[in-house]
Amino acid sequence: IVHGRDAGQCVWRWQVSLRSKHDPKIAVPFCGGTLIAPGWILTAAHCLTRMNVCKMRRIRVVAGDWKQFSNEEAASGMSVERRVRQIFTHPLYSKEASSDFDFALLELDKEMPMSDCIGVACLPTSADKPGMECNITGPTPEVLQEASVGVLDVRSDGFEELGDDLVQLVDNNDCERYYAESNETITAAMVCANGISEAGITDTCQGDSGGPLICEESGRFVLRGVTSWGDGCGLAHFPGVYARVTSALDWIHNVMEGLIRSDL
Ligand code: 4AZ
Repeated sequence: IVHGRDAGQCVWRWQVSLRSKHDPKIAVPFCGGTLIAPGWILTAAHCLTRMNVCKMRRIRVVAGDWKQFSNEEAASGMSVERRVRQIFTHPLYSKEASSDFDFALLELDKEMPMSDCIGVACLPTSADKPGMECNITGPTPEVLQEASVGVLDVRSDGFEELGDDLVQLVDNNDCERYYAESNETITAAMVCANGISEAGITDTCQGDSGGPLICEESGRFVLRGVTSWGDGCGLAHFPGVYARVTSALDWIHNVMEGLIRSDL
């Protein structure tokens, strides 16, 4: 997260981190993810490229974690670790630099226990709209970071950032035009967001991939994006790009209902 702040403990209860080692002192998260059901994580497909069954078995999914590189939360039972049973990659995922349908679902070996610090995010039941106020969270660098951003529709004229740090109007361009500059395509399965805090432009960055773009809507926290890509981080003319959750709802439901075979 660029220009975020330390998140409150046990606020973003659906945020998980993906790690390849157990020891919290050395296990740097390689990606984030979101708990959408007690036994299911939605993350980015690009987090799992070149994965095989042996590598998959080593992935540690940690929920309820706040402070990285510390044993305290695991010792107190606040954070819980699970392994991955199966991986499902979206059938339309493309590995291009600007990944389309950058979604993967992880079935956990055992459900996460719901607690004060571990919970699930809601899936959207309506379309996202430009100007929506959302939050981005990521497990870097030391304490879980958070920031507010506004959702920018690919065909909108602009948007207003309504985060709690600062309100600011952003340029009268849309995401497609921003990225036309660098020859990258913004598809219907992507949603762009950027914002500004007192510290500067808020954005996701490397290590945040797979994590949530979450929007509070009438008291419900709705997962609207999966952190996917962008040109650099925190640049005014390159908003963060997220895999748009509404574009994958049928696939998500079909996978969780056991109607689709896993790739790993
Ligand atoms: C990445 O490399 C990445 N600024 C994630 C998000 C963004 C850029 C890069 C958005 O995982």
